[in-house]
Amino acid sequence: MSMEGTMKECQTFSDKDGAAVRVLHIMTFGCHRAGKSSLVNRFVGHSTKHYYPTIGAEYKNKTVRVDDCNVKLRVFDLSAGKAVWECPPPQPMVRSAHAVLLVFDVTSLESFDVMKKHALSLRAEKWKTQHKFYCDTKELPCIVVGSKCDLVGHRLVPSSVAQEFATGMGLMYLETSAETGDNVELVYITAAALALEKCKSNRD
Ligand SMILES: Nc1nc2c(ncn2[C@@H]2O[C@H](COP(=O)(O)OP(=O)(O)OP(=O)(O)O)[C@@H](O)[C@H]2O)c(=O)[nH]1
Ligand SMILES: [Mg+2]
Repeated sequence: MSMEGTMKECQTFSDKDGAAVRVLHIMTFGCHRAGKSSLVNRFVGHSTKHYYPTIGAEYKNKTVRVDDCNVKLRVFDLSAGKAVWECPPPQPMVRSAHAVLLVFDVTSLESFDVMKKHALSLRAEKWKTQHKFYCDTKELPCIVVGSKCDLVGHRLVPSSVAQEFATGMGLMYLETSAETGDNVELVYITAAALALEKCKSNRD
Protein backbone atom coordinates (compact mmCIF):
# COMPACT_ATOMS: atom_id res chain seq x y z
CA MET A 1 0.00 0.00 0.00
CA SER A 2 1.36 3.40 -0.89
CA MET A 3 1.98 5.82 1.93
CA GLU A 4 1.73 8.68 -0.52
CA GLY A 5 -0.19 11.61 0.82
CA THR A 6 -0.23 10.36 4.39
CA MET A 7 1.79 11.14 7.47
CA LYS A 8 2.63 8.44 9.96
CA GLU A 9 0.64 8.23 13.16
CA CYS A 10 2.42 9.11 16.36
CA GLN A 11 2.95 6.36 18.89
CA THR A 12 1.11 6.82 22.20
CA PHE A 13 1.80 5.24 25.59
CA SER A 14 0.58 5.78 29.16
CA ASP A 15 2.83 7.27 31.81
CA LYS A 16 2.93 5.96 35.39
CA ASP A 17 -0.15 8.05 36.25
CA GLY A 18 -2.07 6.64 33.30
CA ALA A 19 -1.89 9.85 31.28
CA ALA A 20 -1.44 9.52 27.53
CA VAL A 21 1.96 10.54 26.17
CA ARG A 22 2.53 10.96 22.45
CA VAL A 23 5.93 10.32 20.90
CA LEU A 24 7.15 12.63 18.14
CA HIS A 25 10.41 12.42 16.20
CA ILE A 26 11.99 15.76 15.36
CA MET A 27 14.89 15.62 12.87
CA THR A 28 17.61 18.23 12.62
CA PHE A 29 19.22 18.74 9.21
CA GLY A 30 21.95 21.21 8.31
CA CYS A 31 25.54 21.42 7.18
CA HIS A 32 28.54 20.89 9.42
CA ARG A 33 28.90 23.36 12.29
CA ALA A 34 25.45 24.79 11.56
CA GLY A 35 24.71 24.51 15.28
CA LYS A 36 22.53 21.38 15.27
CA SER A 37 24.04 19.69 18.34
CA SER A 38 24.12 22.94 20.28
CA LEU A 39 20.43 23.48 19.57
CA VAL A 40 19.49 19.94 20.63
CA ASN A 41 21.73 20.09 23.71
CA ARG A 42 20.42 23.47 24.78
CA PHE A 43 16.86 22.19 24.45
CA VAL A 44 17.48 19.13 26.61
CA GLY A 45 19.69 21.05 29.04
CA HIS A 46 23.07 19.58 28.12
CA SER A 47 24.81 22.74 26.98
CA THR A 48 28.51 22.59 26.22
CA LYS A 49 30.90 25.27 25.01
CA HIS A 50 33.12 22.80 23.13
CA TYR A 51 32.72 21.72 19.54
CA TYR A 52 32.56 17.97 18.95
CA PRO A 53 31.57 16.96 15.42
CA THR A 54 28.63 14.59 15.62
CA ILE A 55 29.34 11.08 14.33
CA GLY A 56 26.35 9.20 12.96
CA ALA A 57 22.97 9.89 14.52
CA GLU A 58 22.14 10.49 18.15
CA TYR A 59 18.87 11.29 19.82
CA LYS A 60 17.77 12.75 23.09
CA ASN A 61 14.35 12.77 24.74
CA LYS A 62 12.46 15.52 26.45
CA THR A 63 8.83 15.47 27.54
CA VAL A 64 6.91 18.70 27.10
CA ARG A 65 3.33 19.84 27.25
CA VAL A 66 1.86 21.00 23.93
CA ASP A 67 -1.77 22.00 23.38
CA ASP A 68 -2.93 20.08 26.49
CA CYS A 69 -1.03 16.96 25.37
CA ASN A 70 1.95 15.32 27.01
CA VAL A 71 4.51 14.87 24.26
CA LYS A 72 7.76 12.98 24.44
CA LEU A 73 9.99 14.63 21.87
CA ARG A 74 12.72 12.42 20.48
CA VAL A 75 15.09 15.00 19.02
CA PHE A 76 17.58 13.59 16.54
CA ASP A 77 20.98 15.13 16.02
CA LEU A 78 22.54 13.94 12.79
CA SER A 79 26.16 14.05 11.70
CA ALA A 80 27.04 16.44 8.93
CA GLY A 81 28.51 13.67 6.79
CA LYS A 82 27.54 13.29 3.20
CA ALA A 83 24.29 11.63 4.23
CA VAL A 84 23.10 14.87 5.79
CA TRP A 85 24.42 17.17 3.08
CA GLU A 86 23.09 15.27 0.14
CA CYS A 87 19.78 16.08 -1.43
CA PRO A 88 17.32 14.69 -0.83
CA PRO A 89 18.24 14.13 2.82
CA PRO A 90 18.54 10.53 4.08
CA GLN A 91 15.30 8.70 3.43
CA PRO A 92 15.08 6.61 6.62
CA MET A 93 15.43 9.77 8.69
CA VAL A 94 12.84 11.67 6.70
CA ARG A 95 10.56 8.67 6.72
CA SER A 96 10.45 8.45 10.50
CA ALA A 97 10.19 12.21 11.04
CA HIS A 98 7.09 13.92 12.39
CA ALA A 99 8.76 17.30 11.88
CA VAL A 100 12.07 18.59 10.51
CA LEU A 101 14.25 21.50 11.57
CA LEU A 102 16.25 22.90 8.66
CA VAL A 103 19.11 24.57 10.48
CA PHE A 104 21.56 27.08 9.03
CA ASP A 105 24.07 29.38 10.67
CA VAL A 106 23.24 33.07 10.11
CA THR A 107 27.01 33.74 9.86
CA SER A 108 27.55 31.19 7.05
CA LEU A 109 26.38 31.57 3.45
CA GLU A 110 27.38 27.97 2.78
CA SER A 111 25.07 26.69 5.49
CA PHE A 112 22.26 28.85 4.08
CA ASP A 113 22.77 27.27 0.64
CA VAL A 114 22.66 23.74 2.10
CA MET A 115 19.47 24.57 4.00
CA LYS A 116 17.86 25.91 0.82
CA LYS A 117 18.72 22.70 -1.05
CA HIS A 118 17.19 20.61 1.70
CA ALA A 119 14.03 22.73 1.80
CA LEU A 120 13.64 22.58 -1.98
CA SER A 121 14.24 18.86 -2.00
CA LEU A 122 11.71 18.14 0.75
CA ARG A 123 9.05 20.16 -1.04
CA ALA A 124 9.91 18.88 -4.52
CA GLU A 125 7.39 16.91 -6.49
CA LYS A 126 10.09 14.48 -7.58
CA TRP A 127 10.65 13.30 -4.01
CA LYS A 128 7.04 12.27 -3.90
CA THR A 129 7.01 10.45 -7.21
CA GLN A 130 10.44 8.83 -6.92
CA HIS A 131 9.86 7.64 -3.38
CA LYS A 132 6.12 7.08 -3.33
CA PHE A 133 6.35 4.50 -0.56
CA TYR A 134 7.61 7.16 1.80
CA CYS A 135 5.49 9.85 3.37
CA ASP A 136 4.68 12.82 1.22
CA THR A 137 7.33 15.27 2.30
CA LYS A 138 5.27 18.16 0.99
CA GLU A 139 3.09 17.58 4.04
CA LEU A 140 5.95 17.14 6.48
CA PRO A 141 6.07 20.05 8.96
CA CYS A 142 9.40 21.84 8.47
CA ILE A 143 10.78 24.91 10.21
CA VAL A 144 13.70 26.94 8.88
CA VAL A 145 15.96 27.75 11.83
CA GLY A 146 18.59 30.49 11.64
CA SER A 147 21.07 29.61 14.39
CA LYS A 148 23.69 31.71 16.23
CA CYS A 149 21.63 34.90 16.08
CA ASP A 150 23.67 36.17 19.05
CA LEU A 151 26.65 36.68 16.69
CA VAL A 152 25.25 40.01 15.55
CA GLY A 153 28.48 41.50 14.13
CA HIS A 154 29.25 38.35 12.10
CA ARG A 155 25.88 37.89 10.45
CA LEU A 156 26.01 37.20 6.68
CA VAL A 157 22.40 36.11 6.12
CA PRO A 158 19.96 38.95 6.86
CA SER A 159 16.75 37.94 8.63
CA SER A 160 14.75 39.41 5.75
CA VAL A 161 16.48 37.16 3.19
CA ALA A 162 15.92 34.01 5.24
CA GLN A 163 12.34 35.02 6.01
CA GLU A 164 11.65 35.67 2.32
CA PHE A 165 13.00 32.25 1.36
CA ALA A 166 10.97 30.51 4.07
CA THR A 167 7.78 32.39 3.20
CA GLY A 168 8.27 31.56 -0.49
CA MET A 169 8.45 27.87 0.47
CA GLY A 170 5.44 28.12 2.78
CA LEU A 171 7.64 27.44 5.81
CA MET A 172 7.94 29.09 9.18
CA TYR A 173 11.20 30.90 9.97
CA LEU A 174 12.62 31.27 13.48
CA GLU A 175 16.00 32.52 14.68
CA THR A 176 17.69 30.96 17.68
CA SER A 177 20.77 31.17 19.81
CA ALA A 178 21.97 28.09 21.64
CA GLU A 179 24.35 30.47 23.39
CA THR A 180 21.65 32.64 24.98
CA GLY A 181 18.78 30.15 24.67
CA ASP A 182 16.70 32.57 22.61
CA ASN A 183 13.79 30.80 20.91
CA VAL A 184 15.24 27.31 21.46
CA GLU A 185 12.21 26.07 23.39
CA LEU A 186 9.91 27.87 20.95
CA VAL A 187 11.40 26.04 17.95
CA TYR A 188 10.70 22.62 19.45
CA ILE A 189 7.30 23.46 20.86
CA THR A 190 6.28 24.91 17.49
CA ALA A 191 7.58 21.84 15.63
CA ALA A 192 5.69 19.58 18.05
CA ALA A 193 2.48 21.60 17.68
CA LEU A 194 2.70 21.46 13.86
CA ALA A 195 3.36 17.71 13.99
CA LEU A 196 0.46 17.06 16.38
CA GLU A 197 -1.87 19.08 14.17
CA LYS A 198 -0.74 17.08 11.14
CA CYS A 199 -1.24 13.73 12.92
CA LYS A 200 -4.67 14.86 14.05
CA SER A 201 -5.75 16.05 10.58
CA ASN A 202 -4.66 12.70 9.14
CA ARG A 203 -6.79 10.85 11.69
CA ASP A 204 -9.92 12.93 11.08
N1 LIG B 1 27.85 32.02 19.40
C1 LIG B 1 27.21 30.88 19.14
N2 LIG B 1 27.92 29.79 18.80
C2 LIG B 1 27.22 28.65 18.54
C3 LIG B 1 25.82 28.58 18.61
N3 LIG B 1 25.42 27.35 18.27
C4 LIG B 1 26.55 26.66 18.03
N4 LIG B 1 27.64 27.44 18.17
C5 LIG B 1 29.03 27.04 17.99
O1 LIG B 1 29.19 26.58 16.64
C6 LIG B 1 30.04 25.44 16.58
C7 LIG B 1 29.33 24.29 15.92
O2 LIG B 1 28.21 23.95 16.73
P1 LIG B 1 27.58 22.48 16.74
O3 LIG B 1 26.31 22.59 17.48
O4 LIG B 1 28.56 21.47 17.19
O5 LIG B 1 27.31 22.28 15.21
P2 LIG B 1 26.79 20.98 14.46
O6 LIG B 1 25.86 21.45 13.40
O7 LIG B 1 26.26 19.99 15.42
O8 LIG B 1 28.14 20.42 13.82
P3 LIG B 1 28.42 18.95 13.25
O9 LIG B 1 28.11 17.94 14.31
O10 LIG B 1 29.86 18.97 12.84
O11 LIG B 1 27.51 18.78 12.08
C8 LIG B 1 30.46 25.15 18.04
O12 LIG B 1 31.72 25.76 18.26
C9 LIG B 1 29.38 25.84 18.86
O13 LIG B 1 29.83 26.26 20.14
C10 LIG B 1 25.10 29.78 18.99
O14 LIG B 1 23.87 29.83 19.08
N5 LIG B 1 25.86 30.89 19.23
MG1 LIG C 1 26.79 18.05 15.78
